[in-house]
Amino acid sequence: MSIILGLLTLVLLYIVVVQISKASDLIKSLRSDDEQEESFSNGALFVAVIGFGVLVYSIVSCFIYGPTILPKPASEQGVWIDNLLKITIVLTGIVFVITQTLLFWFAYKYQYKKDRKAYFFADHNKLEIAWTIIPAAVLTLLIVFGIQKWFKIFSPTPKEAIRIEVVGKQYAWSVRYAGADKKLGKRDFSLVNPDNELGINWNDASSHDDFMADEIVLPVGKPVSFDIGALDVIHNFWLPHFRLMMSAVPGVPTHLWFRPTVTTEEMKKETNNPNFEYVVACNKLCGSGHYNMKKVVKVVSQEEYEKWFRSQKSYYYSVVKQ
Ligand SMILES: [Cu+2]
Repeated sequence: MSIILGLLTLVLLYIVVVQISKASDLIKSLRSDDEQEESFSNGALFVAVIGFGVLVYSIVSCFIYGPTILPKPASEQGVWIDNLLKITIVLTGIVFVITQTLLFWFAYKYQYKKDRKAYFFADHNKLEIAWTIIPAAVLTLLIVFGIQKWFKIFSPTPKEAIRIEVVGKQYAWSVRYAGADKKLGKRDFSLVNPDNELGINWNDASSHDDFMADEIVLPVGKPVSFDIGALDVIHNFWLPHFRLMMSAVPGVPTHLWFRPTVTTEEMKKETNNPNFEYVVACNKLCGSGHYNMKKVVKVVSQEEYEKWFRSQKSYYYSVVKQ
């Protein structure tokens, strides 16, 4: 019944729209030229006022809401990404303001006048060459800068990097640090069971000094390397303050390395927020508890990191061998 009512409403709506457009056509044909010109003039003024209003609002809101977005990037790689974004936004912003201003201004200036005829020209080669070559050159430059940074971000991991593994599952991240040997023990999916959630191969001696961590602690200025994986569905390892993210895919190991440059304490002062914490979140809608996949990331001095590192207990000796 509700389907029939819905369909009937749609049919009636269609009839109403057709009748209104027919009536407005009739009114138009009855109007004198002067009346028509006046109605077009009102329309042109309306378009210009609304258009400029939206344009001014867009520009003003950039300045009002701009400071409410993420604080300054906290990694070397984040600075590159932010700079690329800034260049792109400034360039496209300038073009946006110029083209929208012309659009609304012309709509008003060249409104219908009964004794004015539109100027016609078929083509203008120089103009067409200019508006093809200039945007193409600018876009090429943007892409070249972008690719350059892409290759730097995905360059081979420095040997001295701290090795960490993060594995996503519904709905948490498991974090495993390589121990003193700086090697993460091997994992094998066939070894996954309730007592060995990550499927770590305990026969691999390099797994014995690895430890599981509740939070991700990173030393400032040092390269940190993340081996990323997932146990169930696709997740996404997202570090908004460091401007980085990487998919966590079951069966397909992914990798990311970066160099944090601002400690949590420094960022607390920078943001004037004593409760500020860096976070890692999941950036793929992975299920009903997706929002829960948040973990604190702490960037600390080298000394603090070493102290924390020494206080951690090997998972193998403290849990598995017990
Ligand atoms: Cu997730």
